[in-house]
Amino acid sequence: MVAFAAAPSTSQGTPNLNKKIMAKEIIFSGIKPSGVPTLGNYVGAISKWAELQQKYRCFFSVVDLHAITVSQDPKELRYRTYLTTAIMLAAGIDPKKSVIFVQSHVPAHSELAWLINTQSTMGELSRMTQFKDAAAKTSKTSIGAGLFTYPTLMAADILLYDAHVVPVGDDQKQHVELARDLAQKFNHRFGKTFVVPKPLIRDSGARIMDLQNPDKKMSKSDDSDRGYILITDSPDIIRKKIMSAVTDSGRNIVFNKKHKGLYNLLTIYQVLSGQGEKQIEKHFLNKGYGQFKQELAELIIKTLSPMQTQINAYMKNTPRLDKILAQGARQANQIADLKLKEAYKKVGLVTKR
Ligand code: AQP
Repeated sequence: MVAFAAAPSTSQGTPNLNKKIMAKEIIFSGIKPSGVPTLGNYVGAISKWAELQQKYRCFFSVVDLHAITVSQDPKELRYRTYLTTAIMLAAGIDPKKSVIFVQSHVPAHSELAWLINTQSTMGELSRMTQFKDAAAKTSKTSIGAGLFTYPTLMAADILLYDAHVVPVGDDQKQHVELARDLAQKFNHRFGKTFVVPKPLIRDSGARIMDLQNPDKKMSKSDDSDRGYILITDSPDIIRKKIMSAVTDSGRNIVFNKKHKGLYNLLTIYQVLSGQGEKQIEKHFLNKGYGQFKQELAELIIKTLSPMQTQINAYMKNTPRLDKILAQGARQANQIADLKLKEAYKKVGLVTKR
């Protein structure tokens, strides 16, 4: 687990939070309903969120406005927004402890994103690796404008809540760093307004790789379903995907970054079992890849099965999900509106009385 000290607040905070809540440092994180969440999303982000809510004041969002930066089927998007919410709840995120909401239910996200857009440069946004990767796959003229400005929306997500800490997988680190830079730039120009956030990246499991191509990250919207494990995958499918995961022709089950496929599988084993590297290597001494993969598959099933039972129960009761999301949106709107108003005032907009 990563040890960290959150950055001190550089803003006066939000008046409507009570004292007990204000005593806690604040966390914001989100997940796109751009596909069914994968084991990578679970290991790199969601599993950590449940732990963090014991110590921090947490805001967790299903960031649907980010999802539509690439083409989505409307019916699928609606379904996955509920499913992602159900997964977060089944993973232990508790609406009594954390604010859980859908991004589009809080209009201040889009509004602050616009304001931040006006303070950002094409150069800053062009340097983002995710954009460069997307641009490399297509021509500059056909790439969506939303994909280009995605990081300013993400900055707005974080800055609205005075978040000190943003727990993310390794792939999102650069975007959090940009949010940091943009907050500092805004504060410098207009006076202290935003808390300067810090990324929180776990030591192990921050980047779970594709099972078929360990050179690329496991992603929920990947074209092939063989490279990822979905949180909703059945035991049979999990066994099949793990048994056919790419490894090299070696024999020893040891943590060696050069053996990327095996290293990735061992990392998943390590995070889910909570064991150390040496303990795992000892356990698999003189055992073959086949046995290791079987045990890993069973460990994944053991982790996901109880969650799947809960996910199914939530999905059969979407009015309950609506109620949880409505409560989260009320809490989030209350805080976000105040911060938006503060930022509007700072740049000289006449705010509504
Ligand atoms: N492979 C991964 N390993 C560890 N962490 C990961 N995350 C994503 N993939 C991995 C982390 O999960 C959180 C939610 O991610 P997201 O849905 O907001 O966006 P993403 O990073 O773009 O995730 P995907 O699965 O790759 O989605 P698509 O395919 O739609 O682009 C983040 O904290 C992320 O770092």
